[in-house]
Amino acid sequence: MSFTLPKLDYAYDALESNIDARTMEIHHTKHHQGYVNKLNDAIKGTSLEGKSIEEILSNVSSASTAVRNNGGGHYNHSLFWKVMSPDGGGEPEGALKDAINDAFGSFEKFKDEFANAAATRFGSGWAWLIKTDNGLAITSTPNQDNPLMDIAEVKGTPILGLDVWEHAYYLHYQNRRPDYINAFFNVINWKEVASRF
Ligand code: MN3
Repeated sequence: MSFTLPKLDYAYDALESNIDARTMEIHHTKHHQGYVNKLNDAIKGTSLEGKSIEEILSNVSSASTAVRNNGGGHYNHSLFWKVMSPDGGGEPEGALKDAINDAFGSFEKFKDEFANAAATRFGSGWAWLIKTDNGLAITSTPNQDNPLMDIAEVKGTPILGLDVWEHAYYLHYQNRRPDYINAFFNVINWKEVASRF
C-alpha cells in the first residue's frame, strides 16, 4: 500500500486569474507528485508502511527528515487543492461563521490575521486556520510542517491552509506574495472548510 497523488476536482485553469494554470499544473504534477514519491520511498520497508498520513504526522518526531518533509508535503497539498474551488470566495456561513466571529471578532478581522500570518511567514511555509479544543486559531509553520505534527508549536486540526512557498505563486506574482494572498480569498471553498470544521 502506498500513497498516491489525488486528482483535482477542477481543471488547472479553473482558478484563473487568481492562480494561473501553469502554476497549478507544475505544482500538482511536479511538486506534489514529488512529495508522494519521496514519501513512499522513505516509508518503504519501515513500520510506517500502511499507516495513515495523519498517524504518521502525529508521531513525526520519531521519523526521518524525509518522512517529515514529504509526509507534510503530501498532507498539506492534498488539503490545499480541496479548500480551493472555481466557485469559491465569499464568506463562510452557519456554525463556521459563528466560530470565526467568536475567535476573531469578525470575518474581516479573521482575514487580516490570516493574511498577516501568511505574509510574515519567513521563507517557505504555510498559514493555517485550525480547530483546537479552545475554538479556532490561526498559525503558520515553516517548510512542509503542519499543526498535526507532534513537533508543531501550535497544534490543532487544519481546516484551511495556504501554501506560501514561492513555487505556489512566483510565475504569476513574482515577489508580490500579498497579492497572491488576497487572490486566495477569491477561491476559498468555504463549504469544504465548513465540512472539515
Ligand atoms: Mn507547494
